[in-house]
Amino acid sequence: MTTQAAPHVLPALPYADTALEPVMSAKTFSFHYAKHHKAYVDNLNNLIKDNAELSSMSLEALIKKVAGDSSKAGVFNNAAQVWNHTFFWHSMRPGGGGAPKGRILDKINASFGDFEKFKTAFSDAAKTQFGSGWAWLIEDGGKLAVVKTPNAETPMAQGKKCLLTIDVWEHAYYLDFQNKRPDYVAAFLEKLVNWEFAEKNLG
Ligand code: MN3
Repeated sequence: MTTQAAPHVLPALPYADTALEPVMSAKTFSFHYAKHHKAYVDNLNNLIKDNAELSSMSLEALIKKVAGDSSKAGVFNNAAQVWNHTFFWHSMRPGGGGAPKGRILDKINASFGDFEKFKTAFSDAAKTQFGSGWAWLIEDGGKLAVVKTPNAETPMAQGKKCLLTIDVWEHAYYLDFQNKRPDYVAAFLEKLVNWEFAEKNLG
């Protein structure tokens, strides 16, 4: 994903807001995409509007630049959440889910042992991220790995290659699954995950 400099825009969803029903409802998208994701974009633009250097940078370059700078925590949080959410929408597709094929499956087998072991690792990360955050499949040094990050933190800020993510903030699942995060994580893997996107991200 590449983006231009400021003002940053809310990218279009890669499918209709009804396309992932009944697993992820249009009502969830009406809040999660149209309100939460949009607010991160608007907040980011407001925070950097008087900063010529930050305004001239692509979203990815901006995130890497301010990561770890406590004086720019607000910029980082909003910029990373813009990127993370766009990446998350693409990590799902209508009719997705199930086991991958081809090159991404070969990589999973080589890195985790088999697909079931990957699923356990990814589910555990998503279920055990305490409070708000994300679980990720990344490529790091030629091997795939599962990591979890709190709040807006994102492996891309550390130069890791992100392949897939699941948002485990409560706003991602509360309308459709209430407090049952494990059911949401299982439904993501069984019915939503976009393996073609993950394979494309391998490069
Ligand atoms: Mn979210």
